[in-house]
Amino acid sequence: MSPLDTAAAHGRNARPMSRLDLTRRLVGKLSDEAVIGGIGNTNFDLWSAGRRPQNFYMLGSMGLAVPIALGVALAQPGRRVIALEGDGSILMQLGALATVARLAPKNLLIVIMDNGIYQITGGQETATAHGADIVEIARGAGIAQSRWASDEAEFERMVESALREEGPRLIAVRIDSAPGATQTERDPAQLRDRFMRAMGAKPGSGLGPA
Ligand SMILES: Cc1ncc(C[n+]2csc(CCOP(=O)(O)OP(=O)(O)O)c2C)c(N)n1
Repeated sequence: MSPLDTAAAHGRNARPMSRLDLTRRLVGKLSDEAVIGGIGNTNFDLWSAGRRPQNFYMLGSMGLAVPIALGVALAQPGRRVIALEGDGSILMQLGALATVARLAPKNLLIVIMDNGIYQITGGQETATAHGADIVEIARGAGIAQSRWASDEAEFERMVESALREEGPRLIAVRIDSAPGATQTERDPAQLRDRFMRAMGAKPGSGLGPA
């Protein structure tokens, strides 16, 4: 069985979608939800989809979007939190999926953008290009509500129900190999401060530590 046949057998969509288009569709449905963009292209396209102060842009380390989003979701159970991560990055941090399943925050949605490559470092193939299935892995880790979105309309429906109903949930999408549209501004202190203020967690904001 070829890698693509394996993917089809697991319900993974055959037609790759655009990360920027999907990110825009997602951001278009948001109000005060927090979004954590993973390293590189996921946060470059999050940046391109609109500069929300509730967005946190992870710079530098692979695999941290889900752990950061988990922390925010646990700290603010009244707020929906979304992690956007690439396949290479989540493969580096699979233990986070088991921790999410174990702690089971009802307000957490994980979106995995699977292009089958480590795109930003030169397009080397990841294990998902050879049969590793992120949804099967997430289910095995204990996130029962894990599914592939087969097209844009299904992705939108799945995001809408994740924003309304209880999680944790994981949506995986197969995407093409278009690079991120722009680069995130590299000012980590400002990105952090803006996000903390938007979360009401900046000292002096009244909601966070004094
Ligand atoms: C811990 C760690 N290892 C390696 C790197 C180098 N690196 C940065 S981005 C990247 C590839 C990311 O791949 P993926 O998450 O699939 O996103 P894509 O580039 O395909 O959008 C690599 C290897 C890093 N930044 N951090």
